Amino acid sequence: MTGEYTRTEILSQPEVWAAALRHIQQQASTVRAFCQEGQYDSIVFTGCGSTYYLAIAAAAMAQQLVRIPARGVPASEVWLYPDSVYLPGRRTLLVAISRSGETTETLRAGESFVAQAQGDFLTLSCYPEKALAHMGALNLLFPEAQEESIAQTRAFSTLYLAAVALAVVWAGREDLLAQMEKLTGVGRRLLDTYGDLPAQLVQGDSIDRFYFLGSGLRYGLACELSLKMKEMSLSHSEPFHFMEFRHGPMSMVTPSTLLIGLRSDLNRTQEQKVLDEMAQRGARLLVLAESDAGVEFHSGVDETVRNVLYLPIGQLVAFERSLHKSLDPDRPHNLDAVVRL
Ligand code: F1P
Repeated sequence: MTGEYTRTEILSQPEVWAAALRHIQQQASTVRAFCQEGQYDSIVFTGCGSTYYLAIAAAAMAQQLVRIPARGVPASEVWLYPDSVYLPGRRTLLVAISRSGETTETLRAGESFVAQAQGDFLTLSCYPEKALAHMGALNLLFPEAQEESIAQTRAFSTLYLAAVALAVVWAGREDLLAQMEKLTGVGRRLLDTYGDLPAQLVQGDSIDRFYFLGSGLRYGLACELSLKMKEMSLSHSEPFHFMEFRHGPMSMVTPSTLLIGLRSDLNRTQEQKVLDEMAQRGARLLVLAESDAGVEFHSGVDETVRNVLYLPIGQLVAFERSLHKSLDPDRPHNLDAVVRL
């Protein structure tokens, strides 16, 4: 069946999340000691493509929980423009994230960082035998998230969840780690309840542009979902912070627009206002949120650590759009699974 690998990987995510959480729980004391003993001045998360967007999301999370300045930077920038990323004499933790563990830019970023001895290097990846999995002072592996597909779905959400769990462990928030165990059950229920909705949304030819809105901890996730839409379905798609959408991008809104809102509870009123205004201008909406939305989580999990729940249904919108356009989600145009230079 067309897109069978991607479909299987999207639908199997919740169970793989449980395996990843077990890995972090088993290594919690090692992870906490490693991170806390480093006395870091800053944290840089890095990756390429999907894993760069993951780095943005992970950095927002880590800064909020661990209270150390953190940012997400493309691996090529860490490698080629180190002076714009980390400072000599300051203790930096570089966290590299990669599904394959063999993307050249990510390997080069780690090598040059280690050579300049600016701090410590930690890696998150999925393949134990690949180079990245041996390069860090600490290497965390999530082999259950390995994928056949070119576009990342299960690997992205699992590595993201692992990065969230890492920050939670570092911050000593066992209460949040316990809450995260509920995410597998909620993710399964979301796929069972809303799994058919994405296909209904993309029926007909009336949608020609997609905008993904997400702020704070969710901006990197909006970027990733927008990338999925491009990779799998070759559609016009862009991510924005909610409030930024009014500052220019809304000029593109037409009745053929689907706006996908990753709405928070924290700033629900402001974010919903943006969505309502765009609906008045003709956009169609898909809102995902804990409650009062088209896709409702009803998770009861703290907002800081439940953001992985936005991903599966968002990925399915891209997948169904791809099938609707008679494309194969397993074989994105022009792409390979790994960029080797
Ligand atoms: C990163 C990545 C993928 C993307 C593409 C090329 O890979 O950018 O996200 O889908 O096909 O590589 P990785 O370093 O996470 O394995």
